[in-house]
Formats: sequence, C-alpha cells, structure tokens
Amino acid sequence: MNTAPLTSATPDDLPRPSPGRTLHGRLPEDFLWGVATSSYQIEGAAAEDGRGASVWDTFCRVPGAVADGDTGDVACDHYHRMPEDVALIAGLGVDAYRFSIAWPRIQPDGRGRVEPRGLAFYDRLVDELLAHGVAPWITLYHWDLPQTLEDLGGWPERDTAHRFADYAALVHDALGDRVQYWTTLNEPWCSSFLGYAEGVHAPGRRDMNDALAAAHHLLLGHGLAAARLREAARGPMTLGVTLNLADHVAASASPADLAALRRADGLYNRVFLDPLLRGSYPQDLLDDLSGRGLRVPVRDGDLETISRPLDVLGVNYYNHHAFAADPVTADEPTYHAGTRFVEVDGERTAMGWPVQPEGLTRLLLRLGREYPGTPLVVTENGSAYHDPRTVPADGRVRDERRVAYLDDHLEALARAVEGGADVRGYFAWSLMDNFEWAEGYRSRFGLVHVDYATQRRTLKDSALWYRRLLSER
Ligand code: IFM
Repeated sequence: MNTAPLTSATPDDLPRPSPGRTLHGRLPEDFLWGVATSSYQIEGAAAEDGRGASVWDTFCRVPGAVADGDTGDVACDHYHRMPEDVALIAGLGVDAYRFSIAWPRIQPDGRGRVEPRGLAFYDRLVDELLAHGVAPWITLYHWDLPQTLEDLGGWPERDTAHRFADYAALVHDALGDRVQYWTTLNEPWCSSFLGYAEGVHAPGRRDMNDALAAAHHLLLGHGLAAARLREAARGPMTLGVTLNLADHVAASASPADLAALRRADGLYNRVFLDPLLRGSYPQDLLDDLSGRGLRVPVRDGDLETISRPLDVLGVNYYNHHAFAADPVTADEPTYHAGTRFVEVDGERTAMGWPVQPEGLTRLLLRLGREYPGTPLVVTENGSAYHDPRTVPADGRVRDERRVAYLDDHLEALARAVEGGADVRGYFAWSLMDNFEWAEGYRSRFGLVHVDYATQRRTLKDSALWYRRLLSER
C-alpha cells in the first residue's frame, strides 16, 4: 500500500484561484460532482479471477496498433489497489465515482457462464464506495467487448445487442440493490466508427457498413438493456447513455463547407442523438449514406426500443473541429467522405486536441434547444498533458494547464446553465493517469499522477484545486 504523502502542496501554492465562490451559486443546489475512469484503462489484472479476453487485449497485441506496444495488462493495478483508490476518491470530496464494468470479467465468453469472482470485485467496489459516502455511477460498456463475441461477428452482428442486454441484467441483479446511477454505453461513436470504420481502436476493422451496423446494434443494445434494467429496478434509478459530442464548426461560410459541417455533425452527433431522443435517424444522413452505397440495418420496432425515455443524457466533451468540403473523397464509402479537418489556431493538449471551452457552452445550449426534456450530465471532460513520468523531488506535479482547462470548462458549463441548459452534474476525466487506448501511456489525463513503475499515486495540483472547489460548496 502507498503510505507516502500524496502531495506536498498547500492550497495557497495552487496556480489559479478556486472558482468555488463564483461557480457554486450559479449551479443547481444538488449538482453532482465526480471523477471518472473505465475498467480496461485502470484495472490491470487482465488474466486474473477468470477474466476472459476482450477486443482490447487482442488489439494491443497487433504490432503498431498501440503507441509503444503498451497494453492494459497492468495499467494502474486498480484491481489490487481498489480500497486505496476509493480512499483517494473519497478524499477529493466528490459525490460520485463513475466507473465501468468489464464485461469479460462477468461473462468471460460474453454469454452464458458467469464468473462469480468478477462480480465479487464490483460488489466490493460498490460497498467500499458507499462506506465512504461516494455514490457509484456504473457504466456497463466502456469498450471491452469479450473477444469471443467479436469472433462471432462483434457489434455488426445483431445478436451482440441481445447478449449485451443479458449481461446488463446480470450486473443489475448483483448490484441493483445499492446502485442508483446506470449508464448503458460510453461513447458508441468510438466503439463503432473508430473500431469498425477507421480501424484505430479495437477490433481494428475498416468497413463503413460494418461500422454503421455496429452503431445501430450498440443503440439497440442500449434500448434492450435499458428495458431490462427498468423492469428490474428495485429503488430509485437514474438511467442513461453517454455520448461523445462536439460543437463542430464550418471552415468557412461557403455552401460546400456548410454542407461538410452538416455531414460531419450527422455522423458524429445526430447519428446517435436522433434515434435516442427523436426515435428516427436523420433523413439527410440516410440520404448521404445511401448515395454512397451504405445503409443502417434497422428493423421494425428497433427505433421504439432505442428511443424509450432517458433519465439523463451523459455528455463527454473535449473539443471540436472545423470542417471543410473535400470533393476528392465525396463518393467514397468511408467515414470522412467529402469532409476534411481544417487546423484551427490556438492552444492544444498532448492529444493534439484544441482547447475550446466556449464549445461546451454552445453544445449544452444546443442540446437543450434541439433535444429538450432530457437532463444532462457532463460525464467526461478533461485534458491530457505530458506530465512527468516520476514526481519531482519536491513532491509537486504542477499541472497548471490542466487547472486552467478545468476552470475554463466549468465556467463554460455555468454559462450554459445560466442560458437555460438543464445540466445536473460534472465528472472530471480522469481520476488518475491511465491507459489512453491507442496512445498507450504517453498522454496523462489524471488529476492524480500514477508512477507506473511503483504504482504510487500523487495528487497533482489539479486534484488539490478540484478538492478545494468541492470543499467550498
Ligand atoms: O480516455 C478516454 C475515455 O476512455 C473515453 N472518452 C475520452 C477519453 C480521453 O480520450
């Protein structure tokens, strides 16, 4: 166990003043504050207690797929350090902790046989959180599809949606007596388009029709799982789905660039928002796709299943892009056909992502305007930097750019609330440095520094700043 002091900093040393006094009065009284992680990014223990392989275990072994050949085999070793990590979370003063369940720990083959040791881990985690006064916020799927299901066709196969609903019901049977907050999917855009069209995330396939089928079956899986959870609910339940959404802009006001923006928005935001919140796919998107020989495999009744009311829409916001028309690729059956990114000036994070807090205000206001009636929670927001691998000798990780990023985005959120957006909570991404998918361990998103050689955790200045902000409520 880590017995070293978690930091040497004092509140007075922190870079920016806490926005607590100016922020809290502008947010709802019961605003929920949290930090977030996901299973494969932090747990490690990849081959322990009967856990099956996931698509990410396989993908990490593909030469060149992940930076530096990194894997999640050990990650933050959270599986073995869970009580210490829960104490850390509670020490920040958050109301809730958003984490995901690894499907292959619960059903090593993605169907049938249940692994009790996997369920027992999450059972202990939930109890530990509750004992510390922190509400568990469960995400059922944050990208670790059991490899056996991928071998049977993965998300492009309709059956995977039914297997997901069975798995969701199993997890709810075990934890539903103590957990109020349930998210079915995290960022289905990444699972479908990065995983099956662009091939840069697991399972690394490149076929746009497969990606569209995956997107639809993820949505169907959400709807089927949500129905099972509602039926089984034994107490108050807050049920939702989390999307990564962006406030994209056009590179110019030309009709061609505006059309590129419409297409980009369709395949990034509206492809999920419309089926979930309006019960239909956007017609302009379907027309664009069919013009390129592409289709979404919708069957009768699917959209009713997908569009049952949500208690909350989770919004993950990091940045947005400017889009211009690209006539050269216009007819290709690919994800980016007819559009291209245009570089925008300004600050960037270690991921190369532009820093655009104003986009969060616009996005939240747009959701309230165009998809009214569903409360919003920002379920992820944060920034990666090349923080040092080891903590400097004075014990301080001075991540002032992350503090500024959080401060500016919280101000942007408060402005959206003042403008009428119904935003009920905010989760910083991420609790601690972790496995950043295809980027491996290079980019650090944590409020808490992890020294991967020793697994020592150290609160960065951003963690202290967040803790002070929450203590000022
Ligand atoms: O680390 C990821 C997370 O798993 C999903 N949302 C975006 C984060 C940063 O890339």
